Amino acid sequence: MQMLYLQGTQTRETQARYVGVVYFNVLRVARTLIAACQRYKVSFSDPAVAKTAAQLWKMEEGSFSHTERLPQSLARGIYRLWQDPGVQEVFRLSHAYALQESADHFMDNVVSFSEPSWMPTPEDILLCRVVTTEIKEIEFQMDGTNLKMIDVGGQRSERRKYLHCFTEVDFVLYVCALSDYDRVLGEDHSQNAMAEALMLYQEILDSRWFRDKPVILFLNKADIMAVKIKHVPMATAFPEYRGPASFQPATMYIKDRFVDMSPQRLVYPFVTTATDTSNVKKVFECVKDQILRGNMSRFGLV
Ligand SMILES: Nc1nc2c(ncn2[C@@H]2O[C@H](COP(=O)(O)OP(=O)(O)OP(=O)(O)O)[C@@H](O)[C@H]2O)c(=O)[nH]1
Ligand SMILES: [Mg+2]
Repeated sequence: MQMLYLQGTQTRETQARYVGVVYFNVLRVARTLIAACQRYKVSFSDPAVAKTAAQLWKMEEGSFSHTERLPQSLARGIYRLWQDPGVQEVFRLSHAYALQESADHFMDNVVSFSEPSWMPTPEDILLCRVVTTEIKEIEFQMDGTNLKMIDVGGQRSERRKYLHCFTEVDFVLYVCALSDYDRVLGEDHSQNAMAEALMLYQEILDSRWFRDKPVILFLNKADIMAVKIKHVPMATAFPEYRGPASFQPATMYIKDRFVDMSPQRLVYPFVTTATDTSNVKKVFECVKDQILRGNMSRFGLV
């Protein structure tokens, strides 16, 4: 939305604000990898890496603000940590401890992030994980129509904040990650993230605030799903799945699991890749043409 309808990601102001957010992502990824090494009892092959790990462990994730630079020596240390065979070994198990999926982007590029002239690119910005902890209202115009999107956090701790907050909603936009079928939930590693997404979806459908509202369902992270389905069986989340291990049937199966939960409900499913601006643009064109326009005229909005 930001990219398409707001000020974009290219303004100096947005870029400068994201410097600290990128560092936050770097530190969170590095610390999550270190914690995973401890959990899986994997040791570092180089004492210098162990030293960097100890240093990072003592730091806060928000240690660097947008006005500071990540020290270059620390950035090189983080890169060395990333290259460590033990860290690479636990990286391959990342679905089991909810490491953010863009982790490799932040580790691969950490040295350049510490250069004095570096500014976040649109890609760096789109790949940041920014946990929503407050209800955010985003207002934008699409072809002269004013839209207000209310963004809420998906984590368990966030949900009690909003299920009762809405009185005048025209649509529910529910975003689930297709590629979550083999991943654990960040806040509860004993729970499968896809099972949680299905459960939350049901809860939202049942909530009295959204009971009759049409749902726009984004089956997101299609790019990650397309790669993953070739080597990770769907059985992790759906033991009863009998279809082939390929993108289209697996995605359609997941879509049906959502849609079949509410045969009476108007549900508009879309397969999306939110980090691909051209894909989001196309999807929103469809949303606009197929859904918003028809419904808005019904509501007297256009
Ligand atoms: N590859 C890929 N990454 C994606 C896609 N959509 C989102 N991401 C990444 O997933 C992460 C999403 O982070 P957030 O925006 O914090 O996610 P959220 O769903 O709003 O999380 P909460 O606010 O906690 O509910 C970021 O690292 C994004 O780059 C996608 O379609 N493909
Ligand atoms: Mg969010």
